[in-house]
Amino acid sequence: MYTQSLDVPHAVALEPPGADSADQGAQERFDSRIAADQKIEPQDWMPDAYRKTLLRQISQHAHSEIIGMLPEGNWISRAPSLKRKAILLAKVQDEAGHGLYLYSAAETLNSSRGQMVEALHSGRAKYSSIFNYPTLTWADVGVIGWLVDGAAIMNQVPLCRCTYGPYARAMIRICKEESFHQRQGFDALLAMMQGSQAQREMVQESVNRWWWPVLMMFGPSDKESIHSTQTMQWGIKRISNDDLRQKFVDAAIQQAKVLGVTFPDPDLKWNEARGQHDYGTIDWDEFWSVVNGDGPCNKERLATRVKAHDDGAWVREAALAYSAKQTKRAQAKAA
Ligand code: FAQ
Repeated sequence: MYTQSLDVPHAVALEPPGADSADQGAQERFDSRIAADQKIEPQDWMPDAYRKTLLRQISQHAHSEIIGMLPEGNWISRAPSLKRKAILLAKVQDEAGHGLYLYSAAETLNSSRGQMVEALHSGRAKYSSIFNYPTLTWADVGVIGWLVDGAAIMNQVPLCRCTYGPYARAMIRICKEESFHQRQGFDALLAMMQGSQAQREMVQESVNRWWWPVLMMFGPSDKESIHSTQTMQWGIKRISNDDLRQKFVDAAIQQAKVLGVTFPDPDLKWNEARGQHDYGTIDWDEFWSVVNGDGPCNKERLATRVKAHDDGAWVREAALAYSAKQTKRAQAKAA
C-alpha cells in the first residue's frame, strides 16, 4: 500500500517545529536544494507559492484520475467478452488507486481530502479536459488506453523526477500501471483491426474523434501557459507542454502505422530539417471551452461524481462508526 509515512491531521500546519516562514536561511536552504535537484519533503520548509502550486497541480491530477474512471466505466457492463470485462474492471480500479495516491500526496501539503473533493464538486477545481468527451463505441475504450493513457505517460514520466518527494514517488507507481494500461488499449485495438471491416471502421472513427482532444491534454501552448516558467524553475515540471506534445505526436505516428490507422490531420508530416513531425493547428477555442465547463460531458461528469459521493455517504459513516467502535474496544482492553 502506498504511504507517505506521515500521519497528518486535516488542516494542521505542516511547518516543522522551530521553522519560521520569514527565515531568510530557510529560503536559501530551499533554493539550494532545488538548484542541486534534491527532494523537498513535507516536513521541510517551503515557500507558500511552491506549496500552493503543487497542491493545485496534484489535486487537479487526482481529480482527473477519479473523473477519468467515468468514460470507461460506462463500458464495463457492455464489454464484448469476459476477458475484456475483467481487464477493464481492473484498469478502472487502478485509476481509483491513482486518485488515492495523489490525494494522499496532496494531503501532505496541508489540505484535507474533504476540501479537495468539495472544490471538485463545486466546480472550482479543474480536471483534465479529455474526460469531458463521450465514449460512444467499444473502440473508444481501446483508444483511451492507447492514446489517453499514452499521453498521460508522456506527461507523467518526467514528473517522477519532480522535486516534491511525495508527488515524485506516487508518479513512479502510477507510471508503471499507466504503461500497462496503454498496452492493453493497443492490444484491444489490434484485435479489432484484425477482425471485420466494421470493426476496423469503428477503430478509425474513434481515433478521428479522440486525436485532437488528446493533443489538448498537454495544456495550452508554451506561449499561453501561465504556470510553466515557474514550475519548471522549481523542478516540478521538467518538459514544457509543447515539447511533450511533440514527443507524443512523434511516438504515436509509429504506433498508428503498426495498428493500420491514420490521424485526422492533413498537415501531419515528417519535417526533415527539424527531425520531428509537423502537425496542424489545435482548436484552442474548443480547448478553453471544455476547460471552462462547456465541453460535451462536463455537466454530466460532475453530476455523476457528486451523486456517487452522496450515494456513498453511508459507507463513510459505517467505516467511521466501525473505527470508533474498534478504538473504544482497544481502549477498554488497555484500561
Ligand atoms: N485540462 O499554465 P498551464 C490521466 C489548465 S491523468 C484541463 O499550462 P500547468 C490518467 C491548467 O490547470 C490526466 N485544464 O498549467 C488517466 C491551468 O489552470 P489553473 C491528467 C488544463 O499546470 C487515463 C491553465 O489551464 N494529468 O489521463 C489542461 O503548468 C485514462 C493554464 O495551463 C495531469 O494532471 C487540460 N488538459 O500545466 C485516467 C498531469 N491543461 O490551474 C483515467 C499533471 C491546462 O491555473 C483514464 N498535470 N489546464 O486554473 C500537469 O502536468 C499540468 O498541470 C498540465 C497543465 C500539463 C495539465
